[in-house]
Amino acid sequence: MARPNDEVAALLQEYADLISITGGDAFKARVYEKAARAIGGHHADVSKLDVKGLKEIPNVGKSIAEKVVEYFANGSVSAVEDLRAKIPAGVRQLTAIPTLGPKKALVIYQELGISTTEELADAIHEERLRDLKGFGPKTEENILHGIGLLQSSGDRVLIDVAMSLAEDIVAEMSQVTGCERCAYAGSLRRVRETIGDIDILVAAKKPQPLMRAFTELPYVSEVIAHGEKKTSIRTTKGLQVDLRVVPPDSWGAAMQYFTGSKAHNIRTREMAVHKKLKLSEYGLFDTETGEKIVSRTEEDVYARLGLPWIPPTLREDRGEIEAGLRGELPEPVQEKDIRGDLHTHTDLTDGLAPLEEMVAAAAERGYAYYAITDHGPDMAMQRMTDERILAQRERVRELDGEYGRRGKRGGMRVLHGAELNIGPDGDVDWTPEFLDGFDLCVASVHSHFNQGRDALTRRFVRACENPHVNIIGHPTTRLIGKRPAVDVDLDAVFAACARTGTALEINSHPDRLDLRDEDILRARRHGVRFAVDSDAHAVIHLAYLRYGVGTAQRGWLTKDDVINTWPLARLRRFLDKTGHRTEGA
Ligand code: DGT
Ligand code: CA
Ligand code: CA
Ligand code: ZN
Repeated sequence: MARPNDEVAALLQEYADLISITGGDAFKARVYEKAARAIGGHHADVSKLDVKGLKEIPNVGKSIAEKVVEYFANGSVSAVEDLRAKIPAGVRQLTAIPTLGPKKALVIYQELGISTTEELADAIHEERLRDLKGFGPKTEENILHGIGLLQSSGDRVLIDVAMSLAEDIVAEMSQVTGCERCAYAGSLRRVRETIGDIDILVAAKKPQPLMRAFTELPYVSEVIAHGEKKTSIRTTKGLQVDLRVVPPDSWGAAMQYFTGSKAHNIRTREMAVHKKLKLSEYGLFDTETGEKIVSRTEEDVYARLGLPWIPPTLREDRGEIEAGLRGELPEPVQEKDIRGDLHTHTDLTDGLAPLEEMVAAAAERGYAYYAITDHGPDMAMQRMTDERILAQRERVRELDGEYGRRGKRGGMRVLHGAELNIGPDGDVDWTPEFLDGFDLCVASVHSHFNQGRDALTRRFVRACENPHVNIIGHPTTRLIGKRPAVDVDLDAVFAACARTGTALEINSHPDRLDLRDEDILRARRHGVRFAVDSDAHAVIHLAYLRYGVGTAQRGWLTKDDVINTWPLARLRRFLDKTGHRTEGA
């Protein structure tokens, strides 16, 4: 289920867009954008708050609070509806193109009468946009690129959206009488970065009551197919969910079959055929006699094929079958192996929560260490100064003293770091002397994405060679479905990381998942180390870590590859790139 907070955040963001499109007050649009972000990141359920409670959220004033209350009371907000009515649906469809802002979308609509992505692509190829003011070949190229991104993401959704819905459905179905087991399978179980549809599996003797309960879930907008073995629905948000009910005895075979991937299943079926067996969702059968051999657990099925159980995140036919046959499957890093988060923000820069709240939430997660890494001064809009960061450091040291002594496993150490900005030529914020004062530094690219391959590669390599840069944050800067990865010679960057003792981040934010699985596989061959971080800008974002861990597994990483699974003493040695610093506590 989408969180009420996310629903409201989307609505307020739409309102901000509508204000911009209609030529409204830019300041007002920004106010709504900020409120959207604040509510999206707020920890408490906003549908349960009144105007007074809502106003306590930073960046939420009276008029916004009233709109939120109105939304939960009526299911809509009249101010938003008024603006929606003013705007042709076509313009809103155009603004779904990632690289096309509302202003340009409106010009295209008004001047050329274009209201669909297809018409727009045609117009660009016919060079009809050239006549418009403010449109040149570069704009055309950007728009075409955006259309490509939009089409390639298709109807797939980000993993956190699918995950919260799937976990809700599994919880609901598990309550239905007769449900012996329930789990999600498919791409979600494999932790792919985007999900086409959700596949839910139930083990039960009688399917009907489960199928009925499924079609009666509150967020069902359409029943696409309703049968004995499989029922498919579409949710009010447009996502398809398939439910399959299998006999309890077939659970393992069904999980194996419906987890996929298709490529992995083709391999396992071939292996079955070689052994004169037939593999289906009901079990592994003797081809000649039709006798069932195994079906109860996935382990049984794999074992009969001569394989160890293969973790779902590896089932992509990327060598896992061969490795399994050789007995060389990696033992993938687990969420419980993570000892701390090394990239997080507070409200000193663009985070939403104060330092104390972030640290308390980190301790709650049972971390042994936790790093605060707010932005440096080079990103001017973050308004960072030496005084502000040093004041934060003092507070971090106090918290380290408090938390270091208490809690489970000997308490949590609080580290003071920063997220530096890798400038166009590879420089970062502050002087080397000033950087000496941090426990660690993440460094990331936040602008100048289109410098060209050679310049970008030199820029990254230069950042790696900086003795103060420990982790390259969200290395390719992609935003899934919104912004492509930068064009950089990744192998050169990976080699530089390995040579200089710089870790690559696996940023766990569902919009990023950066590095992605295939790049991790490549980086690993260079001998690079990794940090799986949340990049949390709010308390609730700390939990995104699970998606980063899933992505790390898809890149075949083990515990040893990931620096934030290490004990603090080993981590500190890694962070001291030149070996100059004295042993920390
Ligand atoms: P998605 O939904 O596009 O994110 O990706 P998946 O992997 O969840 O694909 P989906 O939903 O079409 O099917 C789920 C799994 O079920 C898939 O990974 C393999 C299995 N499966 C489904 N249909 C077939 C089929 O016709 N043949 C085989 N061998 N496997 C199938
Ligand atoms: Ca699926
Ligand atoms: Ca499916
Ligand atoms: Zn960050």
